[in-house]
Amino acid sequence: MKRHIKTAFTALILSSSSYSLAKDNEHLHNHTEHAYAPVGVMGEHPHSKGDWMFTYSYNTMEMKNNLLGTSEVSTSQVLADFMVSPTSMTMQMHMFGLMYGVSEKFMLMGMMPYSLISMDHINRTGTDFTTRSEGIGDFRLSGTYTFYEHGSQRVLLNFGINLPTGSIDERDDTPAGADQKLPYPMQLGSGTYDFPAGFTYTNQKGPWSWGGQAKATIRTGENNNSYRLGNEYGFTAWGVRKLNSYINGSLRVDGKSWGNIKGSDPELNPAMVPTSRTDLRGGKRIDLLIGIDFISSKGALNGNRLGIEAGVPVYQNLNGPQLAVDYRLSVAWQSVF
Ligand SMILES: [Cu+2]
Repeated sequence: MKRHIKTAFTALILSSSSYSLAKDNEHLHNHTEHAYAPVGVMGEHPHSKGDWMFTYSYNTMEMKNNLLGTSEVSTSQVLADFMVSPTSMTMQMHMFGLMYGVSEKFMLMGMMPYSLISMDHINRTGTDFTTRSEGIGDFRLSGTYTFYEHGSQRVLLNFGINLPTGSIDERDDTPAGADQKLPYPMQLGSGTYDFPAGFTYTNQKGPWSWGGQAKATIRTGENNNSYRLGNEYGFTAWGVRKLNSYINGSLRVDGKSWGNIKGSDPELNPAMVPTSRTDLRGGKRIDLLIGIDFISSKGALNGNRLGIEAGVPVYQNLNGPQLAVDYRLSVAWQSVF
C-alpha cells in the first residue's frame, strides 16, 4: 500500500496536475505494477478502496473419449452396460463479474455465469443425437480479505456463497422421447446453496510474480430434485513473467478433485446413460495451462487488461465411464474504473 501512495504522490508532484490524474495513476499502478495471476484464477488480487472492476470472460471446455479411472474405454464397451454413450461435450460459459473495494483490505465480488452446454451421444441402435441446454448459472457473491501483507507478499482469504439461480430442470428431445429430463452434467446450476472458500498467496520480484491458491466448494442440503452435487477441492499454482511493459506470459498448474452425487433425481434412469449415474460423477484432474496478458497503461485503454489462457489435462482419474477433458480455453477482459 505504501508503494501505491508513493506512486500517487510522485505522479501528483511530477505532473503538477489535478488529484484526478494522481488517482488515475494509482489505478494504472494497480493494474500494471501488481502482477496479476493468469485470467483463470479468481479472487487473487485485492482492490483499493472505492475501485470498481468489471470482468467479462468467455470460457470453453471440450470433452471427448470416456475414461474409467485413468484408462480409456471405447464407446462399444460403454454400450455393453448402458443404452446410450456420450461421445463428446462442449461447455461454454460467459462470465460477468463486478468487483468493488469496500476498504483497503476487503473486496466484494459478484459473478453471474451464462452457460451453453452441448453433448453428443450414440445409442445401441447406432443413432447419433445431441442434447443442449442454455441459460444463467448460479450467482456467486464472494469476498476477499487481505489478512497478511508484508513487503511484496500477500495472503488473501476467499469466501462466498453460490445462490441456486441456475436451472436443474433442463430438458431436451432424445431418441427415448420428446422433452426428456437431461442428466446431471447438462444442468446449469447445483440447485443448492454452496459455499466457496479458500486461501491465496501471491508474491513478486522484478519481472516475476507467482502464487498459489487452495480452494473448496462445500455444498449443503438437497435440491428440489432430491440430490446434492459433490464437493470440490482444488489447488492451483502459477508463475508470471513480465515480457515488456504491456505483455505478461504465464504458466499454471491446476489440480482439482470433486465428489459423486448424494441422492438422485427420480426422473433420471441410471441404466440409460453413465451421465445419469450418481456414482459415476467424481474424479480428479490436473491441468497445465499457458497464458498471455495484454495490459494497457496509457491512453483511452488505461486500466484495461485482455488475458488468454489455454490448458490441457496432464492427469485424469475419473469415476467412469465419464467423458474426459480434451482442452480448455479462457479469454477475459477486465476494466478498472
Ligand atoms: Cu479486480
